[in-house]
Amino acid sequence: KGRSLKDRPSNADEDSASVTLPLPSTLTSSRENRWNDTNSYGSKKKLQSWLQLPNGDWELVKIITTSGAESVISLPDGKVLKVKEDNLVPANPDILDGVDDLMQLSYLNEPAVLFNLQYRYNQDMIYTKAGPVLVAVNPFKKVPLYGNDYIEAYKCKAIESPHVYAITDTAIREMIRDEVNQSIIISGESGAGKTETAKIAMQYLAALGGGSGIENEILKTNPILEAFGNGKTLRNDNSSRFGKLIEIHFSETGKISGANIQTFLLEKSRVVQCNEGERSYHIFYQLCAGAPSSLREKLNLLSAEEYKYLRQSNCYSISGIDDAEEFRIVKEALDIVHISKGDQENVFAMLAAVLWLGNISFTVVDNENHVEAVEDEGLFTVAKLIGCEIEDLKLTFSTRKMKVGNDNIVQKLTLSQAIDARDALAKSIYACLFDWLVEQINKSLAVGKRRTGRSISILDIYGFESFNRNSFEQFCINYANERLQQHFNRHLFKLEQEEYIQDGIDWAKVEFEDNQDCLNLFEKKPLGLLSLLDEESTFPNGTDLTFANKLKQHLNSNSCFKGEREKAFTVRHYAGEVTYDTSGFLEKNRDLLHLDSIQLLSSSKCHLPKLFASHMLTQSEKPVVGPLHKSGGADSQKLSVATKFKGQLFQLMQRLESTTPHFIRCIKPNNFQSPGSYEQSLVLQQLRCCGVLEVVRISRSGFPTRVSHQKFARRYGFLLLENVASQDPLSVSVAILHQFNILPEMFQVGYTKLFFRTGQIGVLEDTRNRTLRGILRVQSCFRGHRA
Ligand code: AD9
Ligand code: MG
Repeated sequence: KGRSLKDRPSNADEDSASVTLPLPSTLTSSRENRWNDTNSYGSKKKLQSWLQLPNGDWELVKIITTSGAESVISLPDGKVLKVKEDNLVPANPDILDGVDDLMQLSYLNEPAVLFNLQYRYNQDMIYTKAGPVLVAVNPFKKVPLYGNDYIEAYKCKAIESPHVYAITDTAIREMIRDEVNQSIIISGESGAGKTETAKIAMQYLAALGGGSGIENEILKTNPILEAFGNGKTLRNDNSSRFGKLIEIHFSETGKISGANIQTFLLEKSRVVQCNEGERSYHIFYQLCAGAPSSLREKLNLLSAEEYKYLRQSNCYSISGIDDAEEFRIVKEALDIVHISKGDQENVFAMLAAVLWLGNISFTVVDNENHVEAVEDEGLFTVAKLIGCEIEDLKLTFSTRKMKVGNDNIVQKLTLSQAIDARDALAKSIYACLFDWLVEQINKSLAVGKRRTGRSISILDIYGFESFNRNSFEQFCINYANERLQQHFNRHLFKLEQEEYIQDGIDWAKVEFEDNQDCLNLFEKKPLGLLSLLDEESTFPNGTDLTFANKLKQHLNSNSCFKGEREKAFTVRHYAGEVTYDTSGFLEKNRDLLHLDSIQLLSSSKCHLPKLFASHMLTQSEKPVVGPLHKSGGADSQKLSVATKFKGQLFQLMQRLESTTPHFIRCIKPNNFQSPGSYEQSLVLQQLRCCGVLEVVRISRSGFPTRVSHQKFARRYGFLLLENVASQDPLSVSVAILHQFNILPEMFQVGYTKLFFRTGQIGVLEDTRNRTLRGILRVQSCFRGHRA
C-alpha cells in the first residue's frame, strides 16, 4: 500500500468506512508499552523509508538494495532511482499508521510526524496527542466529533482517543483530585483554531459542571465578545483582536459557581482603519444589517457601505455569515448576561456614534490651513448620540487648549490634527465600550460569596501574526506569543528536566529551542525594544524614524534583531522572522486622548459617555509616559500601551504559574481556510517552532506523573495486604509498587518523589476506586443491617 504525504485521498475504503468513533480500534491498545520499542522494528528500516524530494516534501519509498552510502529505491509510481542514504529517513511500519499519540511512533522523525497527522486528518481525526500536548489540526469544516453523545462518551471514558473533551476532562479530574487550579492554554498561529477550541472546552465544562444555569451565561459570552472583539483579517475571517482569559469557578461538588473574564489589549486601530479585504469589528456590520427599523431611526443608522470607517477596506460581508442573524444572536446573548434593554440601546448608540464620527469631515477656514468640522448630518448625529452640544463638538475638533508656562493658550488644528483628534475619540469610545461590556458580563457571572477557590482557566489570545506590513499591533501580539511560548518551554522542558535532576533520578538531558534571547530583546532595560520605545515616546522630538534609528544603534549586535532600511526592523521570533514598520509606533504607544475630548464626553447628558470620561480621567492621572513638554500639547500622561501590556502579561504568567497547565497546540494546515488541504511545509514549520518533536522525545523517555512518597503512601497504602502502619512513606511506597507488579522500567524513585511513565498511575487509581466502592457498599449494607 502506497503512502505519500502529498494529496493522500481520504481513506474511505479502509477501516474508517463510517467513522463514528474517531479512531480505528486496533490502535488504542498497548499504548503504555510502546515507549521502549524503539529498536524492535529496526530490521524493517531497510524496507521503507522517507525520501526528501527537491521541493522539501517527503515521499515514502521502498529500498531495493543498499551499497555503501547509496541505495537503489523505487518510488510509488514504479520509478527506480539511486539516492544517497543521507537523503533517506526511516519510516514506521504500517501498523503504526495513524497512531493517536506520537509517542507510539517507533521512528520519531519529521516525516513520520507529518504523515501521522495527515493520515488522521484525512479521516477527520483532527486531534492527536504529542505526549502531554494535544495537537489540533484545523479542519476548516464541520467534523462529527462534538455534541452531547461525544461529551457523554468522554465523561464515562467510553472513548479514549485524543480530544479537547478529553484534555478538559483531565483538567476537571485533576482539579478535584489535587485541589489545584488548572489552566488550558491554547496557542497557535492566527487562524489555527484557538478560539473554536476554547469554545469546545467551555462546552464540555458547561455540560459537566452545569445545572445552575450560570453555564449558559458563560457560553453566551462567546458571541458577545466575538462580535465586539473579532474581525475579518487576511488570515482569519473571525480573527480575535484581543486576548482572553476566562476563569471558571467550581463549587465543592464540582458544579460551576461563576466565572470571570480578563481581556488583553484590544486592537483599537481597527475601528478607524483596516486593510483592503479586511473588516472592522463584526458588531458594526451586524448592527447595520440587523437593527430593527425603530432603532435605525433612533440612531439615524445607514447601511455599512455609507460609513467611511467601514468603506475604506472595501469588504462588507463574510461568506457564509449572515450579519443580521448574528445581530439577533448577540442581542439574545446580551439579554442572557443581564444587560438591560436600556443599556443595550446605549451600547448601540455608542456604536452608531463611532460610525458617524468617521463621517465628520473638515473644511479649511484660514490661510494657515486650520480647519473646522463641516456642519452636516455627521456632526449633528454624533452630537445627538453622544449627548453633547454641537458647538462643543465642533470646538473639540478645531482647537486644543494647552498650557505653556503659566498661560493657557488655544491652538488651532490643521486637517491632519483634526482627523487625529476625531479618530482618537472614536477609538477611545470603542475601547471603553468594550471594557465596560466585559465589566458588565463579569458582574453577571460573579462568583458568589461561597468561593471555593477551585477554578479552571482557559487562555485564548491572538495568535502569532506576520503580514506583508506589520505594525505596532503585530509587535504587541507577537510579543505576547513569545511570553506564552516561554511558559510552554518552561513547563514542558525546563521544569520537567530540572525536577528529574533535583530529585536525583537517571536522566539524559533533551535540548530544546529556548526563546529567552528573543524575550530579552523585548524586555531588557534600558536597551530593549520596549524600553527604547517608551523612551522615544517621551522625547518631545521623538519620531518613528528616530526610534528606528535608535534601535539600530543599540540592538544591531543582538542575534534576534536586524535593522532594515529606513523605518523598519526585523525580529527573529520563535515562530519566524517578522519585519515591523515603525510608522505610527510612537503615537500608538502613547495613545493619548486630549483633555478637550475627555471634557467633551464628561459634558454629556448620557450615561455611558460620562462614565467613559471619568474612566479616562482616572487612567490619565497615573503618570509615567507621554511627551512631557511637547509643544503639540499632551494633556494627560499615563502608562504607555506597551508597558501596560507587559505588566498585564507578567500578571497573566504569574496567574498561570499557580495552576497545572494543559497545553493545546492548534495547527493551520493551509493558508486559505479551506478544508482538505494539508501543506507539509506549513505544518512542519508550526510543529518545529513549538517544539512538538522535542516534547514527544521528553515524554517518551520521561516520567510525566510524579507523586511525593507521603502522598503516594497515604493514597494507596490501604490497598496493601500486609500491615505497614509503622513504616516510613518510602518503604510503604515501595511495598505498593511491589504488590502491584509495577515494572522497574516504569518508574523511578527520587529523593522526595516517585516518578512514573505515562499511564502507570491509572492502574493504581482504578484499583483504588474499585476497592473504595467495595468498602462503601459494605458500609451501607452494614448500616442498612443495623437500621
Ligand atoms: V486568531 O489568532 O484569533 O486570528 P484562531 O482563534 O486560532 O485565530 P479560530 O478559532 O478563529 O482561529 O479558527 C478559524 C476558523 O477555523 C474558524 O472560524 C472555523 O471556521 C475553523 N475551525 C477552527 N477549529 C475548528 C473545528 N474544530 N471545527 C471546525 C474549525 N472548524
Ligand atoms: Mg481567535
